[in-house]
Amino acid sequence: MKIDGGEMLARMLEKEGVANIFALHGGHIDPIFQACLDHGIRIIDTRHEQAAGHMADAWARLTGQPGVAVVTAGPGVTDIVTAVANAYMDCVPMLVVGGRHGLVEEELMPLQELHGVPLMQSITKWSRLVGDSRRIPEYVSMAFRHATTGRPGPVFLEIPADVVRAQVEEESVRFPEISRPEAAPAPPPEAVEKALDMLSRAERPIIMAGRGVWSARGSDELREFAELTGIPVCANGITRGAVPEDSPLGLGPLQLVGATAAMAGPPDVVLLLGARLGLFTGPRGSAIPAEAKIIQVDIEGEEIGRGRDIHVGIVADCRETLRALIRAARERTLPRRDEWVEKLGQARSTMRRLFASGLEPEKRPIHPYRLAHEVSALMADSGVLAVDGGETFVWTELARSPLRPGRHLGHGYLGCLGTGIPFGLAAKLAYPKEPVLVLTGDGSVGLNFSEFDTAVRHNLPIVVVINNDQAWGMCRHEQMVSLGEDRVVGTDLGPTRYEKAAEGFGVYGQFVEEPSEIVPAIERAFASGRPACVNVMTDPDVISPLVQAGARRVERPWAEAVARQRGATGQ
Ligand SMILES: Cc1ncc(C[n+]2csc(CCOP(=O)(O)OP(=O)(O)O)c2C)c(N)n1
Repeated sequence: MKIDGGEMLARMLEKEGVANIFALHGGHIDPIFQACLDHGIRIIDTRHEQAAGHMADAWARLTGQPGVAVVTAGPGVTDIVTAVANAYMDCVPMLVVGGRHGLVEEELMPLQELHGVPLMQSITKWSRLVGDSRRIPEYVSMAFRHATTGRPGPVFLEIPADVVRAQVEEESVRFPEISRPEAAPAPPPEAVEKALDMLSRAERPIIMAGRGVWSARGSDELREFAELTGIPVCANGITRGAVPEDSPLGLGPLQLVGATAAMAGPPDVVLLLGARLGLFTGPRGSAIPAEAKIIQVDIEGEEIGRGRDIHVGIVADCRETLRALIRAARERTLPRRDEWVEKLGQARSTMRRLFASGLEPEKRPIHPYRLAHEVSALMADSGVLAVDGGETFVWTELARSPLRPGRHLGHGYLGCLGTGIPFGLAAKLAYPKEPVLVLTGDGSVGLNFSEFDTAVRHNLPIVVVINNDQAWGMCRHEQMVSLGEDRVVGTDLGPTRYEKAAEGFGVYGQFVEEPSEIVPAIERAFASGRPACVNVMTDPDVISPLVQAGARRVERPWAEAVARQRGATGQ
């Protein structure tokens, strides 16, 4: 019997356990769509390739299985670039299959001619052109191995139109079995002892847990180790909640380490677990005091000591390392640091109280912290919350206290706006029985707004809540703080009725101006059983603490220079 490249690809996806792909059609990739239909692989067809990419990314973040996106030649490939870069920066395993003009059409100016491999090389772990249809299964197998082993990441396979359509004898094709390592890399025992010695001697230790803990499926071990040793934990994004944040050991997001420590005293030993030194720890880990000793665990050797000296470096899987630390810790009597934990708790409550005025019951216009607070309380122990936007993200980081890991999706190192709706849709697919809420800025929601249509067509009832401050809030506020109110330019948006626009797609719409209406409107949205858009008008002039502090610090020299120049020319 003869089979084509689409059939080969679908068979391999089935073998790898892929139940759904995220895609936008084009003639170049139709054989793949046809074969998916035959094999019962669900195609979630989106309205923009970027959304397909973000959905594949979020599927992988939540389930641990690589997400698969299929896009057509040329603009299909260029449209997905942002989503691939986002996954690359956050080390998310995902396979992107890109269509391509036929090999025989090379340099003849055919429709949608573009070379995807060089385009994707700098934002993928591995990018290849498949030049022979018989080898499609082998390339798919390689792609999954590259995406999932070592430091995970996105991979790209480019399949030309004539390669995917070629008919070959089934017997001439090799379909590889799935080969994976038996176990993830474990840490050397002497390094574990050294780390534990350091933690035992510490008076004010802290664990900073990154996404590496969640992606190694090490959340339970993190909680066990924290409880066993009494060491408090700050965590990043999806790992938050591994140590429930209503317990004294669950401190909140990584970004708050600096502020918390300023109030409670500086940590003297920091265990960095699968958390890179960068955006979320401050550049060069600036949230960690210079005198603190650092133990760093990462699956990727080159991460150890990025921009900063490290005292114990361990290249290993986070879960394996935590298991080894737990075994070793059980052999010792470890000191308790109740006073340190108590001080950290007090610092955290003090920080929360800083924004309490935003929660006054009838304060109008609605304070964005109030919105973030209400949403966070609703989603504390059930469902998935995906957050998108600038200031919206900051307020939610402050307000949220997740009680479970793997249910909190925010932006990562790319700082990529527009992920909210696609991430929410993927979350609903991954956890169909759980409520999914997207909290997004009004600027960000516009980037993938037409995915409300995908939500309706695929019956994915997510609730999208818009923090409508009528601006690209973070940018507008940065201009106001660093340059002055008369220098606001290109950052205003209108009082748009997004819920009405969404209704056009068949979405359930709600409009909210009263603070007391936030929760009832969201509850009605969930009760509708349909995809929903809750448009909440918030105060455009409330500036988040991050912008208050950050804009001044980062942009002050430039802002001062601009002010001087304006003064000199009398403008
Ligand atoms: C795709 C993308 N474009 C632009 C930016 C730059 N940027 C950072 S924050 C921000 C404003 C976001 O506005 P909005 O979504 O309304 O959220 P808010 O800050 O008001 O909460 C922009 C434009 C970005 N990070 N990502």
